[in-house]
Amino acid sequence: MMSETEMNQPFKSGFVVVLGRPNAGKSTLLNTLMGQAIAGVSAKPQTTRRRQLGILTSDSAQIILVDTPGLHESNDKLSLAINSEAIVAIKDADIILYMADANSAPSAMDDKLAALIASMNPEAQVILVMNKVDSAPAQNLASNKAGYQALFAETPQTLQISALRAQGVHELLEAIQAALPEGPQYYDAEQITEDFERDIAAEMIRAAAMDNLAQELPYSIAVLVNEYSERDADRVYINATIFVEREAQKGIVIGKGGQKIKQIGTVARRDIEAMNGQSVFLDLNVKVKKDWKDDERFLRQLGLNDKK
Ligand SMILES: Nc1nc2c(ncn2[C@@H]2O[C@H](COP(=O)(O)OP(=O)(O)OP(=O)(O)O)[C@@H](O)[C@H]2O)c(=O)[nH]1
Ligand SMILES: [Mg+2]
Repeated sequence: MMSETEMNQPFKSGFVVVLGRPNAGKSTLLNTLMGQAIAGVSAKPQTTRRRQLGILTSDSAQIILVDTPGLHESNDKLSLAINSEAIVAIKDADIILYMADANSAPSAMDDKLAALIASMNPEAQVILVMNKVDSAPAQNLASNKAGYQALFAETPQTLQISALRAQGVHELLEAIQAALPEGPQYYDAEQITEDFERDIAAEMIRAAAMDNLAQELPYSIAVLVNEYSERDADRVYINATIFVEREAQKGIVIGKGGQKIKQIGTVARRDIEAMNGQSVFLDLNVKVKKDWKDDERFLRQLGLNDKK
């Protein structure tokens, strides 16, 4: 009889869900592991609103990374839809990468997320990922790490990384690989995500707007791409609308003499060009849509609230 090692290793695959508080660096990790930016990232919390896949395929395994939004605490329909994106992902997870900012101790939201994992998917293997070690003093890191480990009934395997600087990510990939169950190749080897480029472009425009707008305004905006057309092989024309909740916000997004929207457009255009490898002409406009956060039809247009 052949021993296990003499046989071909079975193919492994699984859903690896990146979970954690807003701003922990989940989307940054997705982009770093993928080796290219496919998720919107901003310095402000609550950037991600939808689940997004990043698919890594090798000869021996397929890792399906699932970026999730951090939980939102408001009670509008937008927040409920965003939270259900995270909750559905927990249910589907084979492995949960629980991501923590090493600079901060766990909060009530971490208790909530840990309780959700325990109740909805106790079988999932949790790997605790202490992120931002590049900016966390060693002492804080040690005590915060103990705090996060204590969220779970069994102390999870724990890794320290910097998603931004790509430190420790090789070890993280090895840990994921080791924890993956046997399984089929769900997606074509060439496929890196399920989202269309126009959806990724919308997320990048919103992230650019969030980074360039102050205070509360980032949470009042939504972005829809009206047109995404390849003019020729290496040129794309994009027309997109930034929606705000109130008339006064429109002026702020446009800025004096159109300065602000121009700034947002420049950042977004560069991000989209890096994503699709094409030169982009980006046409941005701003519209008011009152109470859009509670407008189910509009949320569906944004790809949310589709009763998954
Ligand atoms: N210093 C440092 N900053 C990081 C690191 N990883 C992410 N960041 C920064 O943290 C901020 C938030 O990153 P995101 O990736 O958008 O965080 P997120 O967890 O996806 O946030 P939500 O989508 O709001 O839930 C950005 O400004 C990142 O540049 C890291 O390893 N070190
Ligand atoms: Mg995110």
